[in-house]
Amino acid sequence: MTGLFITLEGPEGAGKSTNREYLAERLRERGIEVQLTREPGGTPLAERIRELLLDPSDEKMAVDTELLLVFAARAQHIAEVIRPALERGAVVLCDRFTDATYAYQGGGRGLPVERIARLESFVQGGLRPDLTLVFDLPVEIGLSRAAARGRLDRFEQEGRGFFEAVRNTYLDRAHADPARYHILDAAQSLAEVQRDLDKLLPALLERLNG
Ligand code: Z5A
Repeated sequence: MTGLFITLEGPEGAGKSTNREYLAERLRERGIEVQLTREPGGTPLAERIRELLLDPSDEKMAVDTELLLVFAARAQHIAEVIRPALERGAVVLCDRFTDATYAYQGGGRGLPVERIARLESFVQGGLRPDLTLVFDLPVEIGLSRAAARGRLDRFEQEGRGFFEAVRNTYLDRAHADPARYHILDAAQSLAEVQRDLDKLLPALLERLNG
Protein backbone atom coordinates (compact mmCIF):
# COMPACT_ATOMS: atom_id res chain seq x y z
CA MET A 1 0.00 0.00 0.00
CA THR A 2 1.36 3.38 -0.99
CA GLY A 3 -0.71 5.91 0.98
CA LEU A 4 -0.18 7.15 4.51
CA PHE A 5 -2.36 6.11 7.44
CA ILE A 6 -2.55 8.80 10.13
CA THR A 7 -4.75 8.46 13.21
CA LEU A 8 -5.77 11.21 15.63
CA GLU A 9 -6.26 10.16 19.22
CA GLY A 10 -6.82 11.64 22.64
CA PRO A 11 -9.42 12.04 25.32
CA GLU A 12 -12.76 13.86 24.95
CA GLY A 13 -12.72 17.38 23.61
CA ALA A 14 -9.02 17.22 22.70
CA GLY A 15 -9.64 18.85 19.31
CA LYS A 16 -9.18 15.78 17.10
CA SER A 17 -12.06 16.59 14.73
CA THR A 18 -11.16 20.29 14.50
CA ASN A 19 -7.52 19.56 13.75
CA ARG A 20 -8.29 16.71 11.37
CA GLU A 21 -10.05 19.27 9.15
CA TYR A 22 -7.12 21.66 9.50
CA LEU A 23 -4.56 19.02 8.53
CA ALA A 24 -6.72 17.88 5.61
CA GLU A 25 -6.80 21.44 4.26
CA ARG A 26 -3.01 21.79 4.53
CA LEU A 27 -2.55 18.53 2.57
CA ARG A 28 -5.24 19.20 -0.03
CA GLU A 29 -3.81 22.61 -0.89
CA ARG A 30 -0.68 20.69 -1.90
CA GLY A 31 -2.74 18.53 -4.28
CA ILE A 32 -2.73 15.44 -2.04
CA GLU A 33 -5.81 13.19 -1.90
CA VAL A 34 -7.10 13.00 1.67
CA GLN A 35 -9.61 10.48 2.98
CA LEU A 36 -11.24 11.87 6.12
CA THR A 37 -12.86 9.30 8.31
CA ARG A 38 -13.58 8.34 11.91
CA GLU A 39 -14.17 5.48 14.33
CA PRO A 40 -16.38 4.00 15.40
CA GLY A 41 -17.98 4.62 12.01
CA GLY A 42 -16.75 5.61 8.59
CA THR A 43 -19.25 3.54 6.54
CA PRO A 44 -23.07 3.40 6.76
CA LEU A 45 -23.00 0.01 8.52
CA ALA A 46 -20.19 1.03 10.89
CA GLU A 47 -22.06 4.27 11.68
CA ARG A 48 -25.04 2.15 12.76
CA ILE A 49 -22.76 0.22 15.10
CA ARG A 50 -21.48 3.59 16.40
CA GLU A 51 -25.03 4.53 17.34
CA LEU A 52 -25.32 1.33 19.39
CA LEU A 53 -22.02 2.08 21.12
CA LEU A 54 -22.73 5.71 21.99
CA ASP A 55 -26.42 5.57 22.81
CA PRO A 56 -27.03 5.51 26.58
CA SER A 57 -29.61 2.75 26.99
CA ASP A 58 -31.34 1.15 29.97
CA GLU A 59 -29.68 -2.19 29.22
CA LYS A 60 -26.10 -2.15 30.50
CA MET A 61 -23.72 -3.17 27.70
CA ALA A 62 -21.30 -5.98 28.66
CA VAL A 63 -17.69 -4.94 28.16
CA ASP A 64 -16.98 -7.79 25.74
CA THR A 65 -20.03 -6.76 23.70
CA GLU A 66 -18.57 -3.26 23.53
CA LEU A 67 -15.18 -4.62 22.47
CA LEU A 68 -16.66 -6.84 19.75
CA LEU A 69 -18.87 -4.06 18.40
CA VAL A 70 -15.84 -1.75 18.15
CA PHE A 71 -13.94 -4.37 16.15
CA ALA A 72 -16.99 -5.31 14.04
CA ALA A 73 -17.28 -1.66 12.97
CA ARG A 74 -13.51 -1.56 12.36
CA ALA A 75 -13.54 -4.65 10.11
CA GLN A 76 -16.16 -3.00 7.89
CA HIS A 77 -14.34 0.34 7.92
CA ILE A 78 -11.00 -1.20 6.94
CA ALA A 79 -12.53 -3.23 4.09
CA GLU A 80 -14.69 -0.45 2.66
CA VAL A 81 -12.70 2.73 3.29
CA ILE A 82 -9.21 2.46 4.77
CA ARG A 83 -7.57 -0.22 2.60
CA PRO A 84 -9.03 1.10 -0.69
CA ALA A 85 -7.88 4.65 0.13
CA LEU A 86 -4.36 3.53 1.03
CA GLU A 87 -4.23 1.46 -2.16
CA ARG A 88 -5.11 4.61 -4.15
CA GLY A 89 -2.17 6.39 -2.48
CA ALA A 90 -4.33 8.71 -0.37
CA VAL A 91 -3.54 10.06 3.07
CA VAL A 92 -6.11 8.58 5.46
CA LEU A 93 -6.84 10.90 8.40
CA CYS A 94 -8.82 8.83 10.86
CA ASP A 95 -10.36 10.30 14.03
CA ARG A 96 -9.63 7.45 16.49
CA PHE A 97 -8.62 3.86 15.70
CA THR A 98 -7.32 0.91 17.70
CA ASP A 99 -5.35 3.03 20.18
CA ALA A 100 -8.80 4.17 21.37
CA THR A 101 -9.68 0.53 22.04
CA TYR A 102 -6.55 0.09 24.16
CA ALA A 103 -7.35 3.39 25.94
CA TYR A 104 -11.12 3.02 26.51
CA GLN A 105 -11.77 -0.74 26.63
CA GLY A 106 -8.31 -1.54 28.03
CA GLY A 107 -7.46 1.43 30.28
CA GLY A 108 -10.99 2.66 30.98
CA ARG A 109 -12.92 -0.64 31.25
CA GLY A 110 -9.97 -2.73 32.44
CA LEU A 111 -10.06 -5.41 29.70
CA PRO A 112 -6.80 -7.37 29.33
CA VAL A 113 -4.44 -5.97 26.71
CA GLU A 114 -3.90 -9.48 25.27
CA ARG A 115 -7.60 -9.82 24.42
CA ILE A 116 -7.49 -6.55 22.49
CA ALA A 117 -4.22 -7.50 20.79
CA ARG A 118 -5.71 -10.83 19.58
CA LEU A 119 -8.66 -9.03 17.96
CA GLU A 120 -6.32 -6.40 16.52
CA SER A 121 -4.33 -9.13 14.71
CA PHE A 122 -7.48 -10.97 13.61
CA VAL A 123 -9.25 -7.90 12.19
CA GLN A 124 -6.33 -5.84 10.94
CA GLY A 125 -3.69 -8.40 9.94
CA GLY A 126 -0.56 -6.25 9.63
CA LEU A 127 -2.40 -2.95 9.19
CA ARG A 128 -1.21 -0.34 11.72
CA PRO A 129 -1.16 3.46 11.50
CA ASP A 130 2.02 4.99 10.06
CA LEU A 131 1.66 7.89 12.46
CA THR A 132 -0.57 8.54 15.48
CA LEU A 133 -1.07 12.08 16.73
CA VAL A 134 -2.02 12.07 20.41
CA PHE A 135 -3.85 15.26 21.41
CA ASP A 136 -3.17 15.30 25.12
CA LEU A 137 -4.89 17.47 27.69
CA PRO A 138 -5.93 17.34 31.35
CA VAL A 139 -9.18 15.43 31.86
CA GLU A 140 -11.09 18.36 33.36
CA ILE A 141 -10.44 20.60 30.33
CA GLY A 142 -11.60 17.91 27.90
CA LEU A 143 -14.72 17.13 29.92
CA SER A 144 -15.67 20.80 30.13
CA ARG A 145 -15.28 21.15 26.34
CA ALA A 146 -17.47 18.03 25.84
CA ALA A 147 -20.06 19.21 28.38
CA ALA A 148 -20.38 22.55 26.56
CA ARG A 149 -21.85 20.57 23.64
CA GLY A 150 -24.89 19.43 25.64
CA ARG A 151 -26.20 15.84 25.89
CA LEU A 152 -23.52 13.38 27.01
CA ASP A 153 -23.07 10.05 25.17
CA ARG A 154 -22.60 6.67 26.89
CA PHE A 155 -18.83 7.13 27.30
CA GLU A 156 -19.02 10.76 28.36
CA GLN A 157 -21.19 9.71 31.31
CA GLU A 158 -18.23 7.86 32.88
CA GLY A 159 -16.45 9.26 35.93
CA ARG A 160 -13.17 11.09 36.17
CA GLY A 161 -11.15 7.92 37.08
CA PHE A 162 -12.19 6.33 33.79
CA PHE A 163 -10.89 9.31 31.79
CA GLU A 164 -7.65 9.49 33.80
CA ALA A 165 -7.04 5.83 32.87
CA VAL A 166 -7.83 6.60 29.21
CA ARG A 167 -5.39 9.49 29.16
CA ASN A 168 -2.64 7.51 30.91
CA THR A 169 -3.01 4.60 28.49
CA TYR A 170 -2.57 6.93 25.51
CA LEU A 171 0.52 8.49 27.09
CA ASP A 172 2.04 5.11 28.02
CA ARG A 173 1.56 3.80 24.50
CA ALA A 174 3.01 6.94 22.96
CA HIS A 175 6.07 6.89 25.21
CA ALA A 176 6.67 3.21 24.46
CA ASP A 177 6.86 3.79 20.68
CA PRO A 178 8.08 7.32 19.90
CA ALA A 179 8.72 6.43 16.25
CA ARG A 180 4.99 6.00 15.61
CA TYR A 181 3.42 8.49 18.03
CA HIS A 182 3.63 12.24 18.29
CA ILE A 183 2.16 13.92 21.39
CA LEU A 184 0.65 17.39 20.99
CA ASP A 185 -0.22 19.69 23.89
CA ALA A 186 -3.96 20.11 23.23
CA ALA A 187 -4.47 22.37 26.26
CA GLN A 188 -2.86 25.20 24.27
CA SER A 189 -4.94 27.59 22.20
CA LEU A 190 -6.15 26.22 18.88
CA ALA A 191 -3.72 28.53 17.04
CA GLU A 192 -0.80 27.11 19.02
CA VAL A 193 -1.85 23.50 18.39
CA GLN A 194 -2.12 24.25 14.68
CA ARG A 195 1.29 25.89 14.66
CA ASP A 196 2.66 22.62 16.09
CA LEU A 197 0.86 20.69 13.34
CA ASP A 198 2.42 22.97 10.70
CA LYS A 199 5.85 22.00 12.03
CA LEU A 200 5.02 18.32 11.44
CA LEU A 201 4.00 18.82 7.81
CA PRO A 202 7.43 18.66 6.13
CA ALA A 203 8.15 15.27 7.75
CA LEU A 204 4.71 14.01 6.70
CA LEU A 205 5.23 15.05 3.11
CA GLU A 206 8.64 13.41 3.09
CA ARG A 207 7.14 10.12 4.32
CA LEU A 208 4.45 10.29 1.67
CA ASN A 209 6.95 10.84 -1.11
CA GLY A 210 9.63 8.55 0.27
N1 Z5A B 1 -14.36 4.59 21.39
C1 Z5A B 1 -14.03 3.47 22.11
O1 Z5A B 1 -14.46 3.32 23.26
N2 Z5A B 1 -13.23 2.53 21.55
C2 Z5A B 1 -12.75 2.64 20.28
O2 Z5A B 1 -12.02 1.76 19.80
C3 Z5A B 1 -13.10 3.83 19.55
C4 Z5A B 1 -13.90 4.78 20.15
C5 Z5A B 1 -12.60 3.99 18.15
C6 Z5A B 1 -16.72 8.36 20.29
O3 Z5A B 1 -15.57 9.00 19.87
C7 Z5A B 1 -16.46 7.50 21.48
O4 Z5A B 1 -16.08 6.18 21.07
C8 Z5A B 1 -15.31 7.97 22.32
C9 Z5A B 1 -14.47 6.75 22.59
C10 Z5A B 1 -15.22 5.61 22.02
N3 Z5A B 1 -15.75 8.39 23.59
N4 Z5A B 1 -16.31 9.36 23.90
N5 Z5A B 1 -16.90 10.18 24.32
P1 Z5A B 1 -15.59 10.48 19.31
O5 Z5A B 1 -14.22 10.71 18.78
O6 Z5A B 1 -16.71 10.72 18.40
O7 Z5A B 1 -15.93 11.33 20.64
P2 Z5A B 1 -15.16 12.43 21.33
O8 Z5A B 1 -13.75 12.12 21.67
O9 Z5A B 1 -16.05 12.71 22.45
O10 Z5A B 1 -15.05 13.56 20.27
P3 Z5A B 1 -15.01 15.04 20.64
O11 Z5A B 1 -15.37 15.35 22.05
O12 Z5A B 1 -15.77 15.69 19.57
O13 Z5A B 1 -13.53 15.40 20.66
P4 Z5A B 1 -12.59 16.00 19.60
O14 Z5A B 1 -12.93 15.59 18.24
O15 Z5A B 1 -11.26 15.64 20.09
O16 Z5A B 1 -12.77 17.57 19.78
P5 Z5A B 1 -13.39 18.67 18.77
O17 Z5A B 1 -14.78 18.27 18.37
O18 Z5A B 1 -12.43 18.99 17.72
O19 Z5A B 1 -13.43 19.88 19.80
C11 Z5A B 1 -14.32 19.88 20.89
C12 Z5A B 1 -14.63 21.35 21.25
O20 Z5A B 1 -13.45 21.97 21.76
C13 Z5A B 1 -15.06 22.19 20.04
O21 Z5A B 1 -16.00 23.11 20.50
C14 Z5A B 1 -13.77 22.89 19.61
O22 Z5A B 1 -14.00 24.13 18.98
C15 Z5A B 1 -13.09 23.08 20.95
N6 Z5A B 1 -11.61 23.09 20.85
C16 Z5A B 1 -10.85 22.23 20.13
N7 Z5A B 1 -9.54 22.52 20.31
C17 Z5A B 1 -9.49 23.58 21.16
C18 Z5A B 1 -8.42 24.33 21.74
N8 Z5A B 1 -7.13 24.04 21.49
N9 Z5A B 1 -8.73 25.32 22.58
C19 Z5A B 1 -10.03 25.60 22.88
N10 Z5A B 1 -11.09 24.94 22.37
C20 Z5A B 1 -10.83 23.93 21.51
